[in-house]
Amino acid sequence: MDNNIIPMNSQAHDKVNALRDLAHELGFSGFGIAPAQLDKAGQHFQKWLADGMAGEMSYIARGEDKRLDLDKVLPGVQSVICLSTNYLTDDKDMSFVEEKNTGDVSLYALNNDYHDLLWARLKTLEDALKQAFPECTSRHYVDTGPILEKPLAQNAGLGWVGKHTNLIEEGSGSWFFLSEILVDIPLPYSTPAIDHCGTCSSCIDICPTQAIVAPYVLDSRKCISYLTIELKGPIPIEFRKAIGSRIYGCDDCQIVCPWNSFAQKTEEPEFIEREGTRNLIELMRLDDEGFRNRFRKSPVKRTKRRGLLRNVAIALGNSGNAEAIPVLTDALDDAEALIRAHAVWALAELMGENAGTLFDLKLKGEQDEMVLEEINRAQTGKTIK
Ligand code: B12
Repeated sequence: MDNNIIPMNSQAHDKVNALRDLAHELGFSGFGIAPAQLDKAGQHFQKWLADGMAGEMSYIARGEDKRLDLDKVLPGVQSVICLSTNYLTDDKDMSFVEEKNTGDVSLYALNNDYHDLLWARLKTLEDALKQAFPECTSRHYVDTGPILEKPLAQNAGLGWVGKHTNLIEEGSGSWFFLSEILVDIPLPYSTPAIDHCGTCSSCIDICPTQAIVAPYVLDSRKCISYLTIELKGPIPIEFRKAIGSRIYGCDDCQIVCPWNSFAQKTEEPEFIEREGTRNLIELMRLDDEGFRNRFRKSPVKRTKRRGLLRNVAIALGNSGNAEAIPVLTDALDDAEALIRAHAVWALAELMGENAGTLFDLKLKGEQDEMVLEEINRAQTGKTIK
């Protein structure tokens, strides 16, 4: 995944080559350098934000200034060292859709959280950078910084922003994470990558919720990744069926991308799926301690127990499996209103009209507005408000 570095003076070039070798030794799959500018991507980002497509991810709007101007992140920044890290540990195709009793979890979240691993590796690379260029100031980021990582990585030659809005590399697909080091000195820049999506629309066509509203434009509010990970409250009714068995993120747009047929697997043990159940009925039984044990150090802990069980309830409602009725009935007593509300929906899906008697029995004293609304909708097909 390396690209041609545009020559500067030969000493700087040698130092950068040594850094690239070290990056590979550390486990990074791609290395490139971009100037610290965004060009058109900044305008696209502003429009996307103004159109409300960030949904409830308020941290994106809060960091708008910094995202548009890297100088506000690191004063005097001139170069961005962009890195990619392969996380593909297993082949994935669309057959998971048929496995209705198993929760689908995005490939990137099957084991340990990548932030911790990449943060440590970046720190090592940054230390080497400072030894090679003692005069420089730098900062490193993985994902959570106020940085538009994808357009910078495209300018660093690591791949192009595809129609599904993920970065794709010609020889290795899109199953990789991005991270970067901002530096306040000029470094030899890489050749930017060129878009090779062509006339293909596989990602747009497969998206279960039509979240790719135009080529290169993703409306987060419709994206299953956003709905199952970032959204904290109830999942809007219109998306619940389409979510199917996806309980944490969604990989569909990447699974069908033809460029991913070139993807190579990594043997990084931190990413290989850990032992532990993905059986929906068993997941629905997790209490706080069970959740903590199952998802310690995993990206999945981001949703907390209530968010995951909200998603699991939806998947059970979609499973058609009557064996899930007892565990969902128990969930009507859960302390979390979010879980009770989604259990109501799931029971109504599995039991139809018969669920009404169950709700009368179990939720007689229910006070929570969200749960009451679900019961009302289940019984009348309408919302209260
Ligand atoms: C917010 C966020 C999300 C949101 C929004 C996604 C999105 N498309 O931005 C949600 C929760 C939906 C999400 C989902 C996922 N994410 Co995410 N996410 C981020 C985060 C934190 C910020 C991204 C951002 O700034 N978006 C803002 C919008 C404006 O960017 P954009 O949609 O890419 O828009 C660009 C282009 O589409 C283009 N554009 C926009 N409009 C137009 C119009 C025209 C005409 C044209 C030509 C171009 C164009 O320009 C825009 C600016 O570059 C980044 C980390 C980071 N700091 O960058 C990770 C990141 C993008 N996510 C990542 C991953 C892995 C995912 C998932 C695959 C996880 C999963 N399996 O569920 C999904 C993929 C869904 C998808 N199809 O994008 C990786 C992607 C790696 C890669 N190979 O690209 C990143 C880089 C994290 C990381 N450090 O590795 N994510």
